[in-house]
Amino acid sequence: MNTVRSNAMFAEAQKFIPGGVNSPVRACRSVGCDPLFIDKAAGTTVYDVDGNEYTDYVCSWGPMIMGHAHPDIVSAVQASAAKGTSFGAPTASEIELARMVVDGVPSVEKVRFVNSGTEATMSAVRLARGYTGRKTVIKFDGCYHGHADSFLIKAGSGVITLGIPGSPGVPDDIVKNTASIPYNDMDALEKTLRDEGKDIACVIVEPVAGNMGCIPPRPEFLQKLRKLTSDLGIILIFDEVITGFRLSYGGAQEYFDVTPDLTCLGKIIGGGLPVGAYGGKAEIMNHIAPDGPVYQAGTLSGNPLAMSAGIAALKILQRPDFYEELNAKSEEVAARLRQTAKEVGIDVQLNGVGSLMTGFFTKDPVTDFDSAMRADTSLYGRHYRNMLAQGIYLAPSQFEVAFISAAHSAEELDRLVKMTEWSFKKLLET
Ligand code: KE4
Repeated sequence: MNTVRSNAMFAEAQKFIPGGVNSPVRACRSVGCDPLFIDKAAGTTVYDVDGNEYTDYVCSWGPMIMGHAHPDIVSAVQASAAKGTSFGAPTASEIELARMVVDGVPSVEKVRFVNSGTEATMSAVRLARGYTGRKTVIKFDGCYHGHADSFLIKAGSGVITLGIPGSPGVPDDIVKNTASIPYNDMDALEKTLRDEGKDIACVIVEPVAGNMGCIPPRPEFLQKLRKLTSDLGIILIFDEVITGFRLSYGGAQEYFDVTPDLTCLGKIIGGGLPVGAYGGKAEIMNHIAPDGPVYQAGTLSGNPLAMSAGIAALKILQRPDFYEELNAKSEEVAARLRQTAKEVGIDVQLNGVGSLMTGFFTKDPVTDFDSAMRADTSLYGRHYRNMLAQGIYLAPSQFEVAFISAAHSAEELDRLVKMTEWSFKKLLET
């Protein structure tokens, strides 16, 4: 595969940008190769600057649930841009997208738009602390909520991938107010919340973990979390930056029928443009400035281009049977991949929920951070490189998820299974 131009651009990029990338996982360090520079994308296909093409299962880490360069989104952004790109004043498009989020997400009565998932979760935690007057935040090992200081302890995603246990620059007196407990551990959950309940402002959770690879909640885990936090007056925050408008139009909270107090969104609701959001009960959201005392602001929050892309994206997702079809074909391909691993005789645990999935190279079930950490990341790296050579673009980390989109055809999914079998057999040869 010719990657001459990508290699040259990567060398040039490193002169000006740390690691040559604007987000660490894109450097592909955990899969033993240099990043490809992408020139364009359409539908399920991304094209690198050397003209190679790949079927994409990263989908920009989630936003491209409808496929790349969807004509409705492209034309909405073009039309919006022609009217100006930012005003720093309210626009009709913010009302329209806010109404769509309120109508679509069960927990959301009011919503505030920001520019990233990190801003959404950071703001939601500040709101929970301001609303309750309490300081302690509970998160779960391996869950990642963006790079705000409060969250960078035993985080998932890039921190695990880069092996950074927390991060320099995060003062001890910040993280001392954040406790992290094992995901899916009902006993640890009950003990922590009952022991510390009076000091706990909120629990923030990925309702399906996506940043230590895909790890579904155990049956009743979310329901138990909801009951305990309600009983103890603790704000429950669902970080649905990945699962929001992914598992169903109402996200994981609709999919599992568990309603949090606050919800954080991102990725899909921007249609590929920078949008994050946090929302929930009006009683809580009314504590946000300028209505209330909890401060949060942003120059480009509610940007009209981003709003127009988000509106166009959610309209696509409102198509009847969109999720039934997407989830059915995704669950079917996950089952075929699971069967492939079994038939080839390779130790791979294929976790999947709806159109999210991860193949962990380990022999034991993966249900939490510790079991995920037992995966063989070097084997994953070899698999990643095998598949890339066959024109299949997977997440460059064992601890990320693969995303299936509405644009992936039956033929492409058949080829995914076929090439996965080929790669698994190749891995066993050496
Ligand atoms: P952003 O600030 O990256 O928009 O969102 C942070 C975030 C918050 N919550 C969850 C559940 C998330 O998954 C994320 C970001 N996801 C990672 C990939 N797993 C983004 C990719 C990257 O960091 O480059």
